[in-house]
Amino acid sequence: MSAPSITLSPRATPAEGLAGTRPGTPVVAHPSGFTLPDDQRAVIRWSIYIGFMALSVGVLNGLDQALSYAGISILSWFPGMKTYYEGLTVHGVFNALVMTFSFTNGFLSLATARAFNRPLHGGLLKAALGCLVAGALSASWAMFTGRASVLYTFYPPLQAHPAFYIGLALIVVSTWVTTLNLALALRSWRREHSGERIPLMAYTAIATYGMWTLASIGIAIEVVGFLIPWSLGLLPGIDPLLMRTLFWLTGHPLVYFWLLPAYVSWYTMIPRMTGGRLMSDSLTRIVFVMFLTTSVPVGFHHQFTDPGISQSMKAVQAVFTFVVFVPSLATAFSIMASLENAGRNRGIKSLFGWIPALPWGDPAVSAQLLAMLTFVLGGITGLVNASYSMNQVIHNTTWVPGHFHMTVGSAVLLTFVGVAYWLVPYLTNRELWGRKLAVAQGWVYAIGVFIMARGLISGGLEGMPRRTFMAGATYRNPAWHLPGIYTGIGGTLMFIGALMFFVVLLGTIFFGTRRTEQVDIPFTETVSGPATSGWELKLDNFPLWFAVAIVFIIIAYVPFFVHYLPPHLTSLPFTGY
Ligand code: HAS
Repeated sequence: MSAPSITLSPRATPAEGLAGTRPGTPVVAHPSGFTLPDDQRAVIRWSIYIGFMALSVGVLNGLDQALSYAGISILSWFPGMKTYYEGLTVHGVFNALVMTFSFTNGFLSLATARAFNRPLHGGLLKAALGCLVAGALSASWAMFTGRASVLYTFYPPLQAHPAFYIGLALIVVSTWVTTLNLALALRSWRREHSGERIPLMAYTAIATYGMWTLASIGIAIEVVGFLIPWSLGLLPGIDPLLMRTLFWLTGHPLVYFWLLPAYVSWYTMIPRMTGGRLMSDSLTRIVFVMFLTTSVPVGFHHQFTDPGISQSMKAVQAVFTFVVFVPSLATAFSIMASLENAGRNRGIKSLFGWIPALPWGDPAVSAQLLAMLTFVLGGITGLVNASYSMNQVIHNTTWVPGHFHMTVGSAVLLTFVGVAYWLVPYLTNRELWGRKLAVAQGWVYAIGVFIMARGLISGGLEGMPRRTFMAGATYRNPAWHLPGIYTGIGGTLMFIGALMFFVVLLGTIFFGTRRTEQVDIPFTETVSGPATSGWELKLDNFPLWFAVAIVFIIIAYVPFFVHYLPPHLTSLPFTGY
């Protein structure tokens, strides 16, 4: 393997397998010697902290959403929040955009630096964090002063204050700066390692950012080209359909920008943390190439019910949606095999005995195993969404938040939480505080997700609407009563789970025992690969895969734009402030 490898045995015990969360256990016998300059370590640490600070605000508003389905309003708890939609906007923007982007910028920068065994560009790291903080502050000012209650999808003609759009633009710029940093790191690594395979952990991180940077062009055109000038009064009106189309061009690949950092952990870290090995280096690269090439041309599956888009274009993108389902299916089998490998390494022979044998007592692992379990149902519900005729039944109902709380709200979030259980100790040089509480935390949150999703999914099948203040609704259907109760109970448990996480996090930062020895980032070895000759070498040819991605985007979107343009800037704004 060309990557700087850790010399742990592939049959590492659970304690050895995790980078240092068990007090007093030397978890990496022979650290690689990888270190980051203190200022870079601090920037990454703050990226992680700011992500979780955003989460703390986001989950508070989440409790309000969940309880409202049970007929309880706690809106008055939030001083200054006048409407349900202000709270829902904060919930979506803080959790889905600020938290995920900030965490991912820090986590994948660190993963890339570790895989290349070299620091990144310190100035770019700081610039990315600076853009993110400035953007989050600007958007927050607009949201908390009642000038942006347009939800995280900000569909026009709903209009927010320019500060909201400028803030979101800066948050996206922070990810582009990170892409540049990773690309520069790849270039300088290649200069010294000509002909070598890109280390897997860096490969997956770079593919993630490459995919996202390509995908974010849609939203950049929407926000910078239209929404900012429109909110400044420089355009006569806005074109809602064109804006929705540009939004979803980015909006669906956005979900993979949330998911892929979790996959980076599942593929390149979890096998080692559980005491096993990753099955196949090449399969992992194929999975990321599939995401890079097919994540973008699928946005119309969010617009199946929108008029103005031909059925044939919707059909093309429905097909691409089923294609982008495949890399996640492959992931399910591949990760399951790695976990079984870990269980078998402990001498387990029975068919399913390897499952309880996994290190469930290790919070960094158990949170991620629970994340995977929630994703099984999250993925299946995605298949329903993607099926055109079934989508007509569930669109705009609570089924959809049921789906995405089992994907981004748990598969992704619980993975970030699990990663934080080794990453924060790594970045602070302190042991994890409250280990048992941390294990319980994952379970409380996951059980909460399953109960809430049960409510949202079954309510959705009965037509319970999403994005609606149900506590004040006069038209409640009796069939929504029980689903609403499930939603309220599940959401409350998720909130308690999130609070438990913050207690562990703060406990670690302020009271964690200082570490005396260096530990390393968990880094997986593979059963098969990386190949050193043959067709698999082409997998490292990023320019080729970008070209394929662009061809697919052209097939999926150009006929629509050719037919539709120029923009119809006729809709007047609805500001609400
Ligand atoms: Fe989705 C709507 C289709 C995945 C998020 N999605 C949304 C929205 C969000 C979202 C936020 O086709 C709402 C947007 C809005 O506000 O309107 N989605 C899909 C499909 C997939 C999918 C086909 N979605 C995601 C992911 C998300 C996410 C991932 C966030 C991270 N989604 C849709 C569609 C809509 C939609 C339509 C529009 C609905 C509408 O009408 O509004 C697929 O990519 C899913 C593939 C997943 C799998 C599961 C693989 C399972 C794995 C776990 C393995 C488990 C192991 C367990 C190994 C095939 C990898 C082992 C553990 C042991 C203990 C043994």
